[in-house]
Amino acid sequence: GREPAPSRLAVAQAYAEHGWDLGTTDAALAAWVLEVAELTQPDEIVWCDGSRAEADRLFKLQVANGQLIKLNPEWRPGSYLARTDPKDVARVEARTFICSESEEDAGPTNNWRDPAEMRAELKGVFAGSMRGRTMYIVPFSMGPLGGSISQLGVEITDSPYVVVSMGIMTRMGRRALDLIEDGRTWVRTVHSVGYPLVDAEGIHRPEVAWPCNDTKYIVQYPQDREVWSYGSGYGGNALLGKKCFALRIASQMARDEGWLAEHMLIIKVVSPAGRAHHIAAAFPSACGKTNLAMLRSQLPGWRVETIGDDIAWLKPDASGRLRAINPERGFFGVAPGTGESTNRSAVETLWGNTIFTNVALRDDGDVWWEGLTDEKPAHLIDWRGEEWTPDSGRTAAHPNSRFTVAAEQCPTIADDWEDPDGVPIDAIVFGGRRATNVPLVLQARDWKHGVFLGATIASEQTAAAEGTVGALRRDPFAMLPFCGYNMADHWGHWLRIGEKLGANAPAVFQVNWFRKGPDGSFLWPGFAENMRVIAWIVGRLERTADAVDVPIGRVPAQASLDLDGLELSEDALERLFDVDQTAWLAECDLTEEFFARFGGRVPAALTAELEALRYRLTR
Ligand code: GTP
Ligand code: SPV
Ligand code: MN
Repeated sequence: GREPAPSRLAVAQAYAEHGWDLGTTDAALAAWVLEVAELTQPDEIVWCDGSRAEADRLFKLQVANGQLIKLNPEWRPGSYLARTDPKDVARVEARTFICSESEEDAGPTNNWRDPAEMRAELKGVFAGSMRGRTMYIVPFSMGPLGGSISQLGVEITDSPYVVVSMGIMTRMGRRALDLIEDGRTWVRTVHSVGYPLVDAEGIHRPEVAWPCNDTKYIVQYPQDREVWSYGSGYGGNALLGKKCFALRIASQMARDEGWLAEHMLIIKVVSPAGRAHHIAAAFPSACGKTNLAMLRSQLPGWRVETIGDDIAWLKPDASGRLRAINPERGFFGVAPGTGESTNRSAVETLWGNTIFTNVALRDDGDVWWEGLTDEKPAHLIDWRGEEWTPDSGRTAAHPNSRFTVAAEQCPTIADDWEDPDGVPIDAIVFGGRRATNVPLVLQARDWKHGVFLGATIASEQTAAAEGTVGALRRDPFAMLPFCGYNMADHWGHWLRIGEKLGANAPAVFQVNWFRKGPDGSFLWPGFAENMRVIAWIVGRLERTADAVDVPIGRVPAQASLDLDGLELSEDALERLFDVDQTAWLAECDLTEEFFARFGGRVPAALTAELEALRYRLTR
């Protein structure tokens, strides 16, 4: 529990004594900001209103400080390039902590720390961390303002880059603060880059292009609904509405309140018959969510519209259907591999008003990254700020370089993407990056089997987090780095939601765009051609596509997957759907080992699914 709040008068007096601006009528918010300010000791406090003028001022300030490069407005109006410190380029999972009361509640897949001990440790870490800096108070809404599935938060940060990014990624500013002042609940989040400009002795040091600290902490207190982040300015480490709140904290809130917070894209698919279906899909970081969310169909009659590309909040409604919102307002997407031929929608979205981070700078003041164009520019400044030519022997953009842009700029955004009550979800898809074993697509036999598929997803690691790229790891529900409580309890929660939904439960599928042939190349062309797989999934919902049972699920019956006009050899097709009995029995053994890590906490229904799978494989 928190200490009793000081009186309003005492708080107002303290602001006045420090010469700080008291920017809210909400007593709890004012007292909390004061507490954080007295700890971190900023020069001034700025309450963000989310206005255009405020963003313009902060962009100008960062350009003047050398923290952002303004791109040539002729090519990229209203857009900027940020280059991070080379040691601050991705989420830091080893420094991400879940501080629940008991270690069991965090589970074996999270780094647990005792909340009281961590609070004491962070007091020391944050003490004076904003000296010489401005502290920004950023009120925001995850989801449409006032929506039935939405939630409010406040991020305190000393990074203007974070403020302008939160302005794109969330509904940020005065209107969110109004809702807080109306008395709605909100989540507390605190962020410092950990680079004070004045030390304890009063000695000044110069500003740098990307302030950060070698010591990093990404700390969640799920019970207190609170986040503290230190030492990084990067994406999921610093934009605290995103992974820290909308997944780690929200997953805990969702478990307590009977809904789901998931690492999922949301799309609306319109079939040739004109019927709309909504699909939510969970793939691990850098495994194709943004690309699928913006898919441009080339299959006659089919259309995909974008609702969200990274996070979904799903809640059973009064009629017993599962409805979902995208809690974000923008995209923080992977740049490399995004080009006209792979993701035209994204390229068009990025016409202007975009913050690029760690991509390359062209001589004409525009940006470039690997995959934007087939031909490489003859000369660039790379993401580290160094001269680059095609024979430099290194990539010009960092593999985890990203764009930050408002969703409303996306040409394929759905009309109802901001529906405060969300869209009804008809199908749930799990995926990963698997060179072997996992077929292009399969349908789960039922909800329980679907939960088993989600729980046992493995994927080859990407550059989105620190670690060995390519190493195969379990990433259940694509939530390994994002579940704020015991992962096995998360599976139990999904099983309970399924029981509640009953016959209204969405159908569940698994996909894999990344299976490779013996020569090491992808067997499936992917990107726009993934429409064929989505069409089969919708065909299953509309009962127009046939499936056949294989031991691991239901795969498309002969000719039910539309391959018309696709150059795909018989051999490749066979390999895409091959179910190797020996390999799958070995997967079962690995799943058993994985489940064993959770002690007795794995739901019995899932161990039963594992045994049923073994039986079907050996029968
Ligand atoms: P996060 O933002 O980290 O959560 O990533 P994401 O899941 O949104 O992944 P994204 O769509 O940005 O894709 C990541 C990388 O995978 C990019 O380099 C894409 O070009 C590549 N990719 C996406 N879809 C496909 C596909 O169907 N086939 C292949 N081969 N690559 C793909
Ligand atoms: C991911 O890693 O899943 C991302 C990028 O979407 S970040 O916001 O850094 O988490
Ligand atoms: Mn993501």
